[in-house]
Amino acid sequence: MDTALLIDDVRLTPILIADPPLLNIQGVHQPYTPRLIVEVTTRSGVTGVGETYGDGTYLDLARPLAEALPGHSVTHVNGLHHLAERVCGGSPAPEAGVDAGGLRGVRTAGKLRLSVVSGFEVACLDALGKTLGLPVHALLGGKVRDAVDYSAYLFYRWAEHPAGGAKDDWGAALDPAGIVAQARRLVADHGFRSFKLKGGVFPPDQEIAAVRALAEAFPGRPLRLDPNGAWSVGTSLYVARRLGGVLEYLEDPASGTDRMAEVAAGTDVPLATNMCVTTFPEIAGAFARDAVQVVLCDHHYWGGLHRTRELAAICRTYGVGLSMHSNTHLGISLAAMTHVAATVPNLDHACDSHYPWQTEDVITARHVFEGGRLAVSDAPGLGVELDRERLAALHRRWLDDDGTMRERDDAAAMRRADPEWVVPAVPRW
Ligand code: GKR
Ligand code: MG
Repeated sequence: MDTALLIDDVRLTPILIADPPLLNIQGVHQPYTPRLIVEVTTRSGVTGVGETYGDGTYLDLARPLAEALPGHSVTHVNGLHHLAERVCGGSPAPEAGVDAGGLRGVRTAGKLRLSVVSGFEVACLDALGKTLGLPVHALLGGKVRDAVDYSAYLFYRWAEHPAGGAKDDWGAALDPAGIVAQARRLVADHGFRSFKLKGGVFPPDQEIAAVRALAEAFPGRPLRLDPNGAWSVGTSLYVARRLGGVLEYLEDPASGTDRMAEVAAGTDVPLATNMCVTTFPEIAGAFARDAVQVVLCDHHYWGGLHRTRELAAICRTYGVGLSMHSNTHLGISLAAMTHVAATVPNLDHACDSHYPWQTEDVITARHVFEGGRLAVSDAPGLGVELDRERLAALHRRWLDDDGTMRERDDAAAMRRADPEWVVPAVPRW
């Protein structure tokens, strides 16, 4: 064994990053959202970086893993899962059903642990790539494309957070005209060629009108609508009928595999999910019932880049489409998303990314979309460099926080504007 590749030190840095007031079924994004930056340093002094969710529940799982990791090799990323099962606790049991209120599907300890492992896996692959002088995509078998397509992620939003936070010049977007204006600016800034609207915020007819306005403004461009399971089967079928000729896919119109299967049986519009198929045990039942035609992979909650490729192989085998999910993230995760996306032959749709909404980052050179695409880096590792000053500043914000922002809670953020707000039970409409 090459002892130079053994891990000598692991550093965890929780941070708070600015986030605009983007609306969803749960409420509104907080002014600041937690992320966790993972650094692993090898005996030869090479440091790799990873990024994952930073809420307290994730930190509680990350800390014992960080303690147990020194002495393990950065080559042995499959072993991370066993190590995490041993030291982090939490049941790896099959996770059936859907936490209807959540936006990331079921959140059992076993699933949170996968997101934590993903941050460590990416850091190990970054360190290994830097040591060998190879890009991460080469460690995954090699890229099959030189650039990865991303879609413009459109959100209903307020002009600013009601109770403080960073300001921006996007203004409010609360109707079809606002959504089209937002889309135009994202296209002008980044060149995106497809669009996803986060729905579940307004009654379905208003969201149908917004998608129709987008179709008129950008004829022929792929459009998606994602209400995060807000609708009943009947409402989902109504929306599918109204938008049949316009949608590339409808994402999680209804919550849970049962309802999705019922919707799928009644429409030709492909259904996508990042809520009812989020773990391997959920795949068989959903595919057998043809409940979803597109799965949104997310290397965080599928447990890393290797497992994302395993998911892709299963989708390919069963003729189910593959797209990529995003949650508020920074440039380290975007680099990881791009590397794995570059290696998957059957990535049939442009990937989601919240990145254009994140004005802060912890890397020295921000990623730049050109024509809505990101070039796949051939530099060693992920091809990003940590900006230690920025990291320290964002960690300082986390340390100084009185506790209100350290757990992402869109409902609590909404209650700061509307004390009566409760997360709507689904189906909401
Ligand atoms: O950022 O508000 C949001 C999204 O709703 C996010 O939390 C979801 O996980 O983007 C996600 C989705 O596609 O459902
Ligand atoms: Mg979704």
